[in-house]
Amino acid sequence: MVQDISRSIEACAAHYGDEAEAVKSYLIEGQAKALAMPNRGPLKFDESGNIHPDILDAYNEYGFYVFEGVLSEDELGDLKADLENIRDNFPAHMGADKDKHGRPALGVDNKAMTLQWAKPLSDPLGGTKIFNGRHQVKLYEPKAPDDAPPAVPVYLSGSLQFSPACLRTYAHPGLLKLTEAINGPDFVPFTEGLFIKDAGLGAAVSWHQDGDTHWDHPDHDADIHGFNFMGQVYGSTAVNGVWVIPGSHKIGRANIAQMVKDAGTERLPEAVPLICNPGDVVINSRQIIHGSFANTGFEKRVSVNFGFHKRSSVLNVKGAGMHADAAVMDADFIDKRSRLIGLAIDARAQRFPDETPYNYGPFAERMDEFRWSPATQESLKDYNLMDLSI
Ligand SMILES: O=C(O)CCC(=O)C(=O)O
Ligand SMILES: [Fe+2]
Repeated sequence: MVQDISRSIEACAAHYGDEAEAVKSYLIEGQAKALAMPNRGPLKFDESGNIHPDILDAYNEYGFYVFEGVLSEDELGDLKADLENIRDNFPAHMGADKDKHGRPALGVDNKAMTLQWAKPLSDPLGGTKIFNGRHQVKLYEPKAPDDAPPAVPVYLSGSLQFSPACLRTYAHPGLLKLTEAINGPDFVPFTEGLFIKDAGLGAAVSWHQDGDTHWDHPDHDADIHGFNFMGQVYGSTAVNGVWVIPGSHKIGRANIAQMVKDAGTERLPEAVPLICNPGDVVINSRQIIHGSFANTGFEKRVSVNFGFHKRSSVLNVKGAGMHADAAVMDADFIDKRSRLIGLAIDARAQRFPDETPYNYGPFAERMDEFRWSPATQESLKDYNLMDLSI
């Protein structure tokens, strides 16, 4: 069962003037195509407790997979509560140092990047040089409502420092088992954040591929730039969700500007939306062509993003400088940043004592070092200065 978003499809199409009918068909046909694909269903394991090979095959073929019902009601409840607290503590408006209650706002005295804002329904990255120019085209910017605020939140970096619930989801044993199957048992972190798309206001993220440093690497393959998990707290739809081009994680660096030109439209015909209910988690290759349109619909989306890399992709590599300042990521650097994995496993074990925790190989003999408490949570401030950006 998927959410009925017919009202949002109408509302979205109405923004596009002469192209309204084309937009409507794109949304409806995209949704149908996505739901007919074989790369969705629950996390499945084989008799030995390993990720079912069908899942790995489908992920390898399409570059994404929708895992249904991964987050339990309790876990979702915790996430929602944290997201509400975080939201309540956002700066009262872009640039404010207090929240709407007059308290110091979230992130105001952080050194690392925290909350990013954009004009409602805009495409802030498309066609700019930001992120090494990876968002090649500017998407259509629908007109925002007259009573819209001048700027809306779009992305919160370093989310694990602000949310114990996000930290615990980071250590979901099934998702880490999958991570191990794809990136090897010595996998390493990437970055974590929240993509926020308020109903009727959320900004677009133009078509792009995430990977930056390894396109011409001699050992280039489908997994070399890692992947993101996207946990869906409120669900994800054709109107508010990310769209992807199945299989495009294997074509190398794409000329997206040319693709849009050839298609004669920004609505790339091969793309499909990630359709999710609350509690579903998507795995998305960082090489797949993906993006999201401005959220002109009635449903909000918040994606709890967290990614992982193969150790060999980052060890002694100079970072891309996109998520943190470019540093050479040696073994010591990686070890420090991986502390988040150890703390997340312990935080999760404290909250869900009946679950078998994930056993992270690199820390198998060192788990005593990683004890979560409200005090260790405080110590995570600015941890994302060491994001492993490639
Ligand atoms: O959530 C979105 O709208 C964009 C997500 C994205 O680009 C990513 O996770 O890399
Ligand atoms: Fe992306």
